[in-house]
Amino acid sequence: MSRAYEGSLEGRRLRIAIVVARFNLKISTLLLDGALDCLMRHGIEEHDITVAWVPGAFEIPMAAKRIASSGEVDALVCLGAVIRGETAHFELIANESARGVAAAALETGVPITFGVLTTEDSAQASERAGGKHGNKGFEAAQAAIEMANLYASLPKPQTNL
Ligand code: INI
Repeated sequence: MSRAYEGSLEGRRLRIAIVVARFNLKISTLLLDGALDCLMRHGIEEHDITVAWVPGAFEIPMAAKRIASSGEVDALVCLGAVIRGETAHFELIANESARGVAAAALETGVPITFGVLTTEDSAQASERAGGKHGNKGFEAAQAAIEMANLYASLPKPQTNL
């Protein structure tokens, strides 16, 4: 008989941190609203939610790694918007943000989800922050709940690894 693991969407007693970039504030705020809505709907208490603001998407991995290393959260959600039309170094910021978030998750052993939009223009970003393409903040928060529960059920890592 094979063994299967799948994280549930039960949020009660989970401690979740959100790292959100202030750059493109209107979009970030909509993503944050979506993420908070998701956490509350899944039963997470307000006092179990931490929100940390950073200047831009480039700084997200730094704060995420710091918080993940504290041992005080079960998962993190990263939110922001990198918009190509408004930045010459779009690729750089977008790539470093994604790479850094993945590295922080792998190095700390704490799941971290990526709700940072990377779009051609602000219209596309709005469509993904509560518009016709949904709210990617909500989706990233839901993925964080699932991953936190999955990690709780998976076999524990050996300490000498
Ligand atoms: N930060 C973003 O989050 N989104 C952007 O679109 C963006 N643009 O356009 O440059 C951006 N830049 C700031 C960057 O993330 C850093 O905060 C800044 O370079 C200071 O380190």
